[in-house]
Amino acid sequence: MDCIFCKIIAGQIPSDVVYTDNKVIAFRDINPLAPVHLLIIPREHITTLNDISEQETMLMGHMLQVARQLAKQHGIATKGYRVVINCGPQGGQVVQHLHMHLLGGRELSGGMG
Ligand code: DGP
Repeated sequence: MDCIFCKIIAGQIPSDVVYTDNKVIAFRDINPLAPVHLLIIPREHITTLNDISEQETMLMGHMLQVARQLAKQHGIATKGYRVVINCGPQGGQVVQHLHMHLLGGRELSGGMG
C-alpha cells in the first residue's frame, strides 16, 4: 500500500520514533508546529476517523492514553498541550492514515481554525 505512515511503521521510511507498542507508534512530526509535535498512529491502516468501527473505539482510547503519557514524558503535561485529529479534506487531513497530533511547549492560540 502506498501510504507514508505504513512505510514508517514498516521501517521503510526513517522517522524519529518516541513510542511503540503492539497497537500504535508515535514519532516526531517532520514539520513541527510547536517545540513538541508528535504524531500517534495505529499500526493498522485506518484511513480517517470516519473509518473507526465501534469495536475500534478502544483503540482511540488507547491513543489518548499514549498521548497523555507522552505529554508527561516530554514535559508538557502540567503547562498544557493540544491533541488534534484532522479528518478529511475540509478538516485539513493531508496524510490518509489516521493520526493524532500532540502539540505543546509553547502558548497555542485559542483559535480552532
Ligand atoms: P495532517 O494535516 O493532519 O494530515 O498532518 C500530517 C502530518 O504528517 C504533517 O504535520 C506532516 C507530517 N508528515 C508527513 N509526512 C511525514 C513523514 O514522512 N515523516 C514524518 N515524521 N512526518 C510526516
